[in-house]
Amino acid sequence: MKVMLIYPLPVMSRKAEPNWLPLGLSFIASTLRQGGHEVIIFDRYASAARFGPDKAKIDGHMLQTLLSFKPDLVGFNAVTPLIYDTAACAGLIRQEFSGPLIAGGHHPTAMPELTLQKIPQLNGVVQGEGEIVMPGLASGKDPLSLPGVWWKNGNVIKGSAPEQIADLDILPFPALDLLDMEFYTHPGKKAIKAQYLSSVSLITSRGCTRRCAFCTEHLTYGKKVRMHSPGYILEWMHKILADYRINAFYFHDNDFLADKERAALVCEKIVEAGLHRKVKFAIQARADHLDPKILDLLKRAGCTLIEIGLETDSQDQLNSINKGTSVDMNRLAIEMCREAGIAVHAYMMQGFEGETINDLEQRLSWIKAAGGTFTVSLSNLQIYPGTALYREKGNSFFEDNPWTREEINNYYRTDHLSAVSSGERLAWTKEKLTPELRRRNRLAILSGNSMRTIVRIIFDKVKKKISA
Ligand code: B12
Ligand code: SF4
Repeated sequence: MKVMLIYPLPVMSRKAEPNWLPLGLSFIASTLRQGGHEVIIFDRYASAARFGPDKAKIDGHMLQTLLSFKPDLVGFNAVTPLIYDTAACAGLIRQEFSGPLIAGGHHPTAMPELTLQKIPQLNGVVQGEGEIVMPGLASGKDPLSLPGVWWKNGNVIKGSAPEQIADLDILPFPALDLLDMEFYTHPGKKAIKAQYLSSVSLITSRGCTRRCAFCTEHLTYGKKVRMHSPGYILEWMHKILADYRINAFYFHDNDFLADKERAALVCEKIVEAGLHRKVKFAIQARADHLDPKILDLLKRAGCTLIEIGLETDSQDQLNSINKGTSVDMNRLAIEMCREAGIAVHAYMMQGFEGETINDLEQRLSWIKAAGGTFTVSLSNLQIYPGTALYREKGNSFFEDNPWTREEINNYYRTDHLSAVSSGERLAWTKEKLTPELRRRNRLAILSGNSMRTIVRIIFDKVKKKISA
């Protein structure tokens, strides 16, 4: 069978910049190919690098691709904040295509029946990991015989609970050749923050034992952590290095250090293979899993950046989202990384319940006091279906409202919990927060790049300003 997979487009005001890869669809594509199917991935984000943020051009190109490839099955990757894009694409594609349309990913996993009701063009949705069921669907098996598949027959929707892949090492490496790798491997500031490296991202574990109130991880990948073995990871890294000219890897596991023994083995194998002389790498980890020994190993293996979900400087706020970490732990994590000579990028949040401008000021002082190479991105605490936060504070938004771009963007731009209005926050951010984050970013660029790269970055910026 011929399968077309579609990756959604976020709201963008500029050309797309290289970022982490859509690995979920690439893994599905490689398992489908293993089953003898022909697959393409239509990446709406990467298309925005080619066409700029012109949605009409990207839609047109998607339809042309559909008409020339003539798929038998079309599958969408669907995340909650972009579900309006999935809905719009399903509407467009249905005008030209009468075969089965399905969606998978975090959003349909959280609300399978509602997704089928709200996006009437869809025939089915898949909960959990797509690699298990897609080869079955593409071979024409009865959808309802496959775990995690929900199917619509007239007004009747039926489905079953998903299963998880017990041994991740059975998966063929993701089909990166179906992506625009020239775009994704272009050196940029996003993939490995402030370090202008040409990189490829990998994910080497799935699932989480924690239950942070805002997170859907356990729904899609389960309540235990499953991991690829060090052998699989090294083989994968070698394959990527043979296929692409890059100088870095990014491991976007929720917590690369969830099993420190495995992490240590991966580092040892990287050094044994001499890869630490050719490439750098970055990881994501929890603050409570860092210690000097593992940091030393990571550093020796070439790790230059650790991204940590510090979330906030307030213990009450950490407790309110059930993070299971403490402010002291966070401080210690930053200190340990500084001593080890590894940069830190902190993911932090705003928009906590009852938050005031004073809280924002305190968070900013906390960020200012943090030493070392410490960059920060601050995002709003978002309320996703399937989470404890949605059950308590979501006000049944997705059940009660249309899934349009306006409604959904408005929902995710509104402060639902804090005492600061969106307008006040915006003004405060512009005046106080942004200058500090920019200053930190500049320092990180200066300390994390060679003089030649710095000159190139400045040259590119000037060129952009002149052409704007
Ligand atoms: C890497 C990453 C990114 C990268 C790459 C995006 C991507 N979709 O791969 C970048 C930086 C671009 C990114 C951006 C965003 N991300 Co992001 N990202 C992640 C991260 C850390 C890993 C994703 C991953 O590779 N997972 C591993 C692969 C194997 O799983 P997967 O992609 O989910 O796919 C599997 C299943 O979901 C399913 N599946 C997925 N698609 C389909 C399609 C079909 C047809 C089928 C059958 C099955 C299926 O099968 C796949 C294989 O098992 C996750 C957290 C996490 N651990 O998942 C957040 C996460 C997916 N991101 C999230 C969000 C919100 C975003 C943004 C909307 C942020 C924003 N506000 O702009 C954008 C959306 C961009 C986009 N076009 O999707 C949320 C989604 C929450 C939700 N409930 O929807 C997550 C879960 C983080 C979180 N906890 O909040 N992200
Ligand atoms: S935020 Fe991270 S630690 Fe918390 S539940 Fe999600 S994946 Fe696990």
